Amino acid sequence: MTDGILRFLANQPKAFAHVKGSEHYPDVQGLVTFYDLMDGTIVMVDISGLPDTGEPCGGKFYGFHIHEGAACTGNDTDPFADAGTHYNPDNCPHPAHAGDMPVLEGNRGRAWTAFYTERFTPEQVKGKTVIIHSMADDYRSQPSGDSGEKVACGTIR
Ligand SMILES: [Cu+2]
Repeated sequence: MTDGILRFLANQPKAFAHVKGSEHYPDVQGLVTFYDLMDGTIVMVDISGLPDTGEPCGGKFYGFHIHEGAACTGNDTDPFADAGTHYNPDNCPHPAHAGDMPVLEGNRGRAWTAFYTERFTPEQVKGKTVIIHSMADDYRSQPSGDSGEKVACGTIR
């Protein structure tokens, strides 16, 4: 099973996003790739430079969503304001938005993960944005899981 998935992931992804940190988080960068599988998507994430206090009990989880906006631009208070709100075509409450994804776990600033979801296909999220937040998503608070400021953003192409 794992062997098959790894071979599958060696194929070209159907969509991808180069993620870059805001002015406050210039070290954050990485790649999110989207592979279509059955009726959904394998999302693979490789991000480095995430904020990490280095303290043994410090927060090391980062909210991770697809937002409906197309651009990683914004203003002084929110550098990625134009990414808009969570991708939510079915008008569901959080965390049932199609764009709600598992939190990223940092390892001295690096997060690598891959998961399967049927909330969207790669085609459906092209032209939208991937956002990484400064805190864990609590999967309860409305409208966005109280996951803090937007640390990094990438447009899905
Ligand atoms: Cu978000």
